[in-house]
Amino acid sequence: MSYFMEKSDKEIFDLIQKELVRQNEHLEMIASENFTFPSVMEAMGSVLTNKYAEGYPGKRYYGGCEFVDEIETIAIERIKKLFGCNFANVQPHSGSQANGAVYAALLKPYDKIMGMALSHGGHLTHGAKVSLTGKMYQSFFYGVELDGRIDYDKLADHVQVVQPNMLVCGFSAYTRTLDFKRLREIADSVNAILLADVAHVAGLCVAGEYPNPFPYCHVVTTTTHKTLRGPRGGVILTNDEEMAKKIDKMVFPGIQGGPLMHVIAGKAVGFGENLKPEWKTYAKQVKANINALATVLVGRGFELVSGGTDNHLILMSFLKNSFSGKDADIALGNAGITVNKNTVPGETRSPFITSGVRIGSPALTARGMKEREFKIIGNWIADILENITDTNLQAKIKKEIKELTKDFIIYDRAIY
Ligand code: DSN
Repeated sequence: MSYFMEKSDKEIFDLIQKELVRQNEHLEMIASENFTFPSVMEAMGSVLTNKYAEGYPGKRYYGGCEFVDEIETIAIERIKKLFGCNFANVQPHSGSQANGAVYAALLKPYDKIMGMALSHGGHLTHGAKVSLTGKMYQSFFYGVELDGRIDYDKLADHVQVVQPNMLVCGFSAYTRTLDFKRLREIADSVNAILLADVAHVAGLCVAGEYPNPFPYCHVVTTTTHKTLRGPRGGVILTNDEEMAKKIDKMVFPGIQGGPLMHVIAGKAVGFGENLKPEWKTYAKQVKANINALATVLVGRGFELVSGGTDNHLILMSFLKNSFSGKDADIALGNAGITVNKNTVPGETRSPFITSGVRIGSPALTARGMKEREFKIIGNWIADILENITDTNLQAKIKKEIKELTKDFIIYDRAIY
């Protein structure tokens, strides 16, 4: 196939081809990453990128929106069906934009928000001081106990002291099930709005493999590219009509201009995949695979935060090891296993060094890998970590990974 870009911009074309090879030949185990559907990539590379459509379906500030109106309406209806909720805004460009819009719509500057601390598995936009959300609002944090779990009684007491206007639940690195019912009771005890950011687990939620945050949460945000496997972007969901109106006004014209219609079409196509019966099979396999990996690592003597997982990710803890999360990240990366270093409960090292790594199964599951492959990978990870300075071993495993991945080619071309 001949590409326009190959002729017009060889430099970028070649780099994209190299990225294709990297994605095919490495083991992508960053818990927040996934491989989207070629059909989603087609939507994102379509003529829709040319269209301005400020406003919402039926109420645009531009002409020529008859087809993008239909596309956005389909995206809205599909995500509402997936979560069983009444209102959806599919325009946020990202999860951070989605969270920012919710705060700005439903809070006043300097109101109190309370979320999981970044160092305990929360997200920057849950009030971290370096984020605008930690500057625009008074932010307070809860965390996990040394066993890697939220102590809800402790959280309830803490909430009474802080009296937040909004309680934020959701995470980037928590391995256990969130108790949305209990979180709502805790939020209600101080009349706080409960926001769930389910970016990490959304694909499991809609398959029934993780609890649905509805009906307990007032507002739910998610990215669309993690376990949902859609295009890069965000959405906001609610059952509350008044909140929905405020949120729509804040997304546009509040903080965004023209929606990315090519991405919204990608969201519609991705949600269409999420609605198919095969989606449940994928979500079940994501969990089966991470559990197969966890079993091998525990069997080889490694410590996992909380002892295992209820979702798609595990956190390996090296608090008792001589090497750090950074060392592990580099050693695994040398062998072609891509993970990210991560702080762990009881952390003793700096956030740039850390004592853990976060590992997820969604991307390799999308390639068709099953328990058999995850057991092999678990033993490779253990071999590398047990011999962390052995670069010959890393090189040997890299070759074995290249062989394994030949049977699981995810894309046969870089541009769809
Ligand atoms: N960067 C995402 C993650 O890795 O969890 C969060 O935005």
